[in-house]
Amino acid sequence: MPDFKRTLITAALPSVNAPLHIGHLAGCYIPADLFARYKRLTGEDVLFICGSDEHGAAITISAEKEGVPPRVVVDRNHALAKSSFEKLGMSFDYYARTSSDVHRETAQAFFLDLYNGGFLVPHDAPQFYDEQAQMFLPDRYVTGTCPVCSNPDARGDQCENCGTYLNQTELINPRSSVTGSKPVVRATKHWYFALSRFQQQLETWIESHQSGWKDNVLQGARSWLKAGLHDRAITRDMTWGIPVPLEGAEGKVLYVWFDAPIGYISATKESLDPINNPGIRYAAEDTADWRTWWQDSETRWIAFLGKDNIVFHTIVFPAMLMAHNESTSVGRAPSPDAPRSGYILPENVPANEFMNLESQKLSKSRGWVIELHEILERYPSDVIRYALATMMPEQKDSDFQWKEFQARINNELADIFGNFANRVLTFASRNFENKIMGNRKELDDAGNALLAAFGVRANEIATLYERFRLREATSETMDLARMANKYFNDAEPWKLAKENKEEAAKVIRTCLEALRALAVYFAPITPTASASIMNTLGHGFTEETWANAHEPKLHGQTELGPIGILFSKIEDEMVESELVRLRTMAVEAAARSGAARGGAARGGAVAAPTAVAKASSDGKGNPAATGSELITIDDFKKIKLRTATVLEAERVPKSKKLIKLQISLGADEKRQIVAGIGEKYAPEDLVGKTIVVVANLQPAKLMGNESNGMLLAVNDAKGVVTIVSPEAEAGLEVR
Ligand code: B3M
Ligand code: ZN
Repeated sequence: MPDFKRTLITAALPSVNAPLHIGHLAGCYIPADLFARYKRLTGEDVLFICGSDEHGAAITISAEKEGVPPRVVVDRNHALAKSSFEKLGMSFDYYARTSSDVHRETAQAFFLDLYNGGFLVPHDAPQFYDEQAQMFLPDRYVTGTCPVCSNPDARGDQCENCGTYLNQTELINPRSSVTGSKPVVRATKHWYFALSRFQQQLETWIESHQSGWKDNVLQGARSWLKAGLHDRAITRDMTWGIPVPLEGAEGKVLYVWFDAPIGYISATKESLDPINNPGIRYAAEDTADWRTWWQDSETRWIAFLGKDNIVFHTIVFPAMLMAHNESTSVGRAPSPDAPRSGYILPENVPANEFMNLESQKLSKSRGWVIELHEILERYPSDVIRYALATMMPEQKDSDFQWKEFQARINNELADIFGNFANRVLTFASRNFENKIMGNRKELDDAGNALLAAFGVRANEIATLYERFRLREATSETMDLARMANKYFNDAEPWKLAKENKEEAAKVIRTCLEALRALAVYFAPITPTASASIMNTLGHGFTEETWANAHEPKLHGQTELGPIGILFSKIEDEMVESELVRLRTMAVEAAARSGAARGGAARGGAVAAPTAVAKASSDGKGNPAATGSELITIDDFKKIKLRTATVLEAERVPKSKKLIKLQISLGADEKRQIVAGIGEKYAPEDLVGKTIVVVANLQPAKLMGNESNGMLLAVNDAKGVVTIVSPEAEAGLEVR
């Protein structure tokens, strides 16, 4: 293993065609930040880079859907991503964007170096052309039947169903997503990267890393190598993107997956420019030069990303870097960025798998998603970080459950870590004039044993970080807090204080030193709480490293600052309202896509947010039919809508939203339903009203109350609910 002096950490540049969601966090960004913060605590020089990926068809398709220029979409979503990451506590040294001039210049220079090196070869290639729109169709503008699994909605670049990467002309029954017409095949000139020439070098490089890389990453890379590498078109017929810097290439731009990874390099340049990034600091003078990070073998590069980006980071971009090294190290007129010792390749690519949501695949189009900027409005960043760190899909896909989110926060963060801080500081405040007492060199034996054990366990946790087993690192860190609580309980300082104040002082001094150490160990996970603890202790991080955190450092007689509640617990009602919100969004998304297709859900009338998910096609809580499926009239007829009269109404205890209704469906048929309309309606307003219910819905339980049906209501843009209340008697069929 070469002796590294510094660590470059990159996190995949999020495509800003839409807001970030928790899947991105658990797949890529939380692990990257845990590792970066840990690595800084080891004293190593770290540069942590990310930025918005602003090119590609995903952006232009979003812009066309909104009827705005791509620039509007990227400006809005870049700002949202940047601010959301900041609120989440992502500790990037710089967050760039690929529409910057520095990136354009860097990407075009890189392209020309490869072109001059003979690694970019022009070919006329067959491509779908939409005669109505008079444009060549980029891959994401074509859908059709997958030749491998017959998925009718495969995209031109990849089939989401079976994962096969496709050449668009392989699609069966292709359709243009611009006009819906059947495209014709025409020849168009593109520049192909000679990827196939790197088959051998990549095989050697990948196999040289098999010991340290995760199996899922090795499998992804090996599957491509086994299939045999083919040269790839790295230009596109589009206007949004980085223009191809060659004569005769008007109207063509660099393929987004060619320019985006070069974004790591341009972002590094921008991050080290003190004018561009005034806050930048670097340990050694030479690290002010971007080449120290990218072209020096003493730099270790760790690339964090999600599963679907593995191939681009283990095959395509490394080959591009190899080609650049060859192009500029054999005497050709090198570009100003000519490498000194050649571009380095990733030392590790610890990609995570996918995270599902309440046992369903995350889907923006189906409204089955939790967006980062929204969850940040409801929960502190530390709480989101910790919960996701315990649920990350490190070895296999994982599942985000709101109930587990609540359990992790209440039973671990609050009851173990938060509780230890609170009881120790409260005890010090009540029994030792709120001061740090005693001499750190005179702790009791058990106290010294506790801190020594911290040192041993911290070493083990360091190994887990270095192996990117960050879920385990997180749970092992929480174990340290359990050990501290046990020490406090066993020492019984509340008894000791009555018998031997001096011994009690030693115990509390140990606890305060343990609290300080926990603030260091938890800093990668809950940076806000850790900083707050250090502030209360009148201490900071300057003397602290991962390796010495267990050593006592506090100064006696320091006045302790206020601590407050480090982590507030999450109530059942909050979890319930999250589930209701999710199901409501899913029904609204289905209604929107149904309305967009002129489908049954006209006028945006959606079920009131109660057991709305039960209205779905399979009644098992899966969201309603996805936007891509039309329903038949027979499907719709399965839903029995009936008028009913409200006989009684009362609020569900501990819930602002839920109201329990006793209703009559006529002919003496009575039943109970629960409706989430309590923020708009008082129970007494509802008695006697005629409502419309879905009468053949599977029963649901909401906060322990049986709900036998679902009330229909309209959700306006502000989320205000208005019940559907026709002038009619109870028991009539609604069709
Ligand atoms: N933008 C991730 C994606 O949106 C892609 C990562 C680029 S990292 C160079 O699929
Ligand atoms: Zn397929």
